[in-house]
Amino acid sequence: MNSLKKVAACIKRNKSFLITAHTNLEGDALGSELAFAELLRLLGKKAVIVNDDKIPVGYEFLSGVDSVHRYKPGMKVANFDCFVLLDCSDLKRCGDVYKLNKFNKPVLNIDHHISNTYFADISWVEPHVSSCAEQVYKLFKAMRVPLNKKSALALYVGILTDTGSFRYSTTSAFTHQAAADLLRYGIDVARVYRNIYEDKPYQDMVLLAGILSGIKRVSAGKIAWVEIEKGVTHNKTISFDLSERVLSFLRAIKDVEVAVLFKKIQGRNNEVRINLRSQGKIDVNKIAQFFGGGGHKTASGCTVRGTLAQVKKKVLTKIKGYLR
Ligand SMILES: [Mn+2]
Repeated sequence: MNSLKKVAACIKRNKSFLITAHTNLEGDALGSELAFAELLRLLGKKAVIVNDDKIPVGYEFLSGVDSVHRYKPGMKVANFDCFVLLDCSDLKRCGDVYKLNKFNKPVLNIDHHISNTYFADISWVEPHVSSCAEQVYKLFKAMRVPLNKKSALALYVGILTDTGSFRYSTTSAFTHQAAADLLRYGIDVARVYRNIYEDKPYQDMVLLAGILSGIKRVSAGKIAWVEIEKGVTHNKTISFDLSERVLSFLRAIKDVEVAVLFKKIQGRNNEVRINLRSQGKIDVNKIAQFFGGGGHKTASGCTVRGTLAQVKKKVLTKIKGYLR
């Protein structure tokens, strides 16, 4: 039996599901959760979504976000048969939500990260696929569950955001076919784009401009990097949105092979969050894995201990080694 069939069989034999996704919740994680929960409801199953993070700014328009719970230590959840992790390459990527699986119920994992550790009882991992949402779309088709507006919109948002609006190399003919199919359910693409990528507070845009003014380049312009000091990003959700924007700007600079963002994490001294983006030649998943993180070949992240100056030196030296 292939992995997709195993996932379908697992859904059929269980009645109630606890669903989660990775921390730094974004479009693919949230969209996949909402669509997966809808698939379960359409099959007459029970589904509860719990995340370590709150709903990111700009995604409030998705239907079903009001019923998404945020994890609190000691919180009680209704009993469930199966614990589902979406868009997570390992168990701890869901933050502390895994602690809710006290009774060690079977773990189901649907993911598209090349760094996946196959930690789950049932793993369906497709590293070449654009998004977890594209996998959930395939699941709808494989299980012959008809899509509706709610699930189509959630899947469209997952695919749109994880492909960087259909421009990353994981965007396939199938990705476009799936998107075309999803648009048949009455999705207002202009409104979706405006909700997610525009409509941003003026102050956030000024903050972004300030960060971008600090761009540095090394290795004959093949590496572009920028740092975000602790305190600049007072709001975690906004900071994540800013991270994506900053990285996408860095990637767009001529000659850049690798874009790096160094970010001090609020409340965590001596730790720096690193986000890496590659134009394709350099496998940044390998670089992130060297520092205990992971992700995709062209997009990955890790957290490194040390001061900003120490971490910058270590990480940039490592990247330079790959450029040779
Ligand atoms: Mn994803």
